[in-house]
Amino acid sequence: MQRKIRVLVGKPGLDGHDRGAKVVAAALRDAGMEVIYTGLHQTPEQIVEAAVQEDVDVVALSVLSGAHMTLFPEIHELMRARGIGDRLLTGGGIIPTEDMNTLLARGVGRLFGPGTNTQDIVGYIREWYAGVHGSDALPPLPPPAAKPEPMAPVDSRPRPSAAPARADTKPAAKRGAGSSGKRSAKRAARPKAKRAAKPAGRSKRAVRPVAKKKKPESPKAAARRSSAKPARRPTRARSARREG
Ligand code: B12
Repeated sequence: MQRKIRVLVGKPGLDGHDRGAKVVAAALRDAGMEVIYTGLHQTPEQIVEAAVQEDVDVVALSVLSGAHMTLFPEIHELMRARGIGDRLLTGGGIIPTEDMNTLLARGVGRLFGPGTNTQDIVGYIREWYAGVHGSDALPPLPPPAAKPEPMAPVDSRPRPSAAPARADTKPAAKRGAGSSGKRSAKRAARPKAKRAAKPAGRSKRAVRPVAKKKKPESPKAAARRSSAKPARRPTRARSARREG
């Protein structure tokens, strides 16, 4: 009997790298598998419990934390203890080839490192499933997603045509005073060379008037200012009183 292959994608431990797990989970789903993703930070017990509850065919772990030599054997042992030791335990992440081979020799399935084509993972799981349940039990691969239309080369793409003239639009030269029509018409009549010669800076009106610079004080004026008497000078009457 054909049915969907059921896969539990697990993220054990404190590893927060979930991109690879999500990419792989999506690829397996697109290949017609039933995928359950545990989410981050699961204990080995939680992962195996979920595998039992969901009755999965495959437990697939994503480990990028470097703890693969602890996590894979521990989960494998728990799977055996819970009576699902006949299911495939596979996975991937940052795992040196040497460690992959050591785990393979201990009964763990094939492991996949960075840069793996997800179709290789799909192929491996389907191959394992066919090996255990027979090729007749293998569900057919879903048809590939419709190919997107190829991009047309830039030159062959249709260009937007010039905007059609509005019914009330008069030629620039005929527009009434106050509109920019007059100026535009004058500008159009001006020879190109003259236009180019005009400096491209700001218009006169836009220029802010610069504050007039103060003339520096001459040394004579400075001396006069420093020796100046207080503003109140004695009147003739006052000075006569003082003398008397
Ligand atoms: C992106 C990234 C991050 C992101 C993670 C974002 C996220 N949400 O995933 C952020 C910035 C958060 C991050 C943080 C850290 N990171 Co980081 N990170 C990376 C980086 C650059 C790319 C990982 C990635 O997403 N690759 C793209 C995916 C699609 O590829 P992938 O995960 O490898 O998956 C493929 C295979 O591995 C395999 N696979 C993976 N999972 C599974 C599961 C199954 C079931 C199967 C079958 C296959 C499979 O198939 C996938 C498809 O090809 C790697 C370096 C690298 N080049 O790999 C470092 C790297 C993984 N990070 C590393 C480290 C050390 C850290 C930090 C500890 C840094 C720090 N001191 O803070 C933290 C830890 C954070 C945490 N809480 O765990 C180290 C790990 C070293 C190690 N284990 O020996 C790496 C290798 C960088 C390095 N060279 O040192 N990181």
